Amino acid sequence: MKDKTIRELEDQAEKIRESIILMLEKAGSGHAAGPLGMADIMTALYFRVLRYDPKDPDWPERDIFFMSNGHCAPVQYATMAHAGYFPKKELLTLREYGSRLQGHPERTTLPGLENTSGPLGSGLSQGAGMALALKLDSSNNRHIYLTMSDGELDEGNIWEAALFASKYQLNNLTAIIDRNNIQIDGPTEKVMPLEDLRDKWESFGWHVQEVDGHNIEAIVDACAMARAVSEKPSVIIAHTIPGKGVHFMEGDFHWHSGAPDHKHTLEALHELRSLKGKVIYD
Ligand SMILES: Cc1ncc(C[n+]2csc(CCOP(=O)(O)OP(=O)(O)O)c2C)c(N)n1
Ligand SMILES: [Mg+2]
Repeated sequence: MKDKTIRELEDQAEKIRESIILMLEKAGSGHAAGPLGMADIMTALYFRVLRYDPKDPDWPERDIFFMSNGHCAPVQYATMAHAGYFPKKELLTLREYGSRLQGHPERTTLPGLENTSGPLGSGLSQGAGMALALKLDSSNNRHIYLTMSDGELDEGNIWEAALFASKYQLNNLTAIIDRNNIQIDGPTEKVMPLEDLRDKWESFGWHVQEVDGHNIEAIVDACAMARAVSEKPSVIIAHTIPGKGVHFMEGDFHWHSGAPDHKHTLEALHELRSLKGKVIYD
């Protein structure tokens, strides 16, 4: 899997976007903009950065991935299915009663899911706690990666966790912020201004990088750089376009949540260079 070229990874991300659209249409509800915008980040993580074995999800040497912004679960499920954790056709059970793919991730239901999330603001505390535990266990080769959304940074406990991770010099922790500039009610800078975000994280003692969140190579490189940092936790501010790849969703906070109807789905799939509305799962 790690042998894929960047071009192949870009194709992989498009396939993940197609899956997200199909899942949401079938479910009839869910979140579109965040997941589509994060497809390149998730592709970089699962197809280049993370060390794991989908056939042995509890492999003791694996890296850990936490999604703190749990409403973006469709992109995590789609990426995991494409990475071989479970059959792609199961993606179409998103949000069904009894499905392993709930609207927000539930750790105990699906092998390979490392955290339960949905209540925003929890994931950095989960990640920092796990990173400290790994250090106490002298598990020095394992790394925690996690994603957070920008609207989520309005939560106070993110900043408590940021202090904690800095105090304990958790250099085995890398947080990636989906900086898409939208949240549920509008543009982040209107709802609750976050800038200067780089300065904020630096002042909390973190190593900070900024990347184009649609440049898979840049994301991979930034993760490698983060892994090499000593004595500080790392944050990567990934600038993304919400709804990326589907023109009528791009940049529109109204697509924070909501599922495409059939007409939207066909239009989106066509744009994502799919099989013109007919996708067959293997
Ligand atoms: C503690 C908590 N408060 C409120 C919510 C409801 N909520 C879900 S997503 C969201 C918007 C957060 O902004 P962001 O994650 O940046 O949205 P996106 O960019 O993914 O559209 C809100 C308020 C929640 N899940 N948890
Ligand atoms: Mg956002």
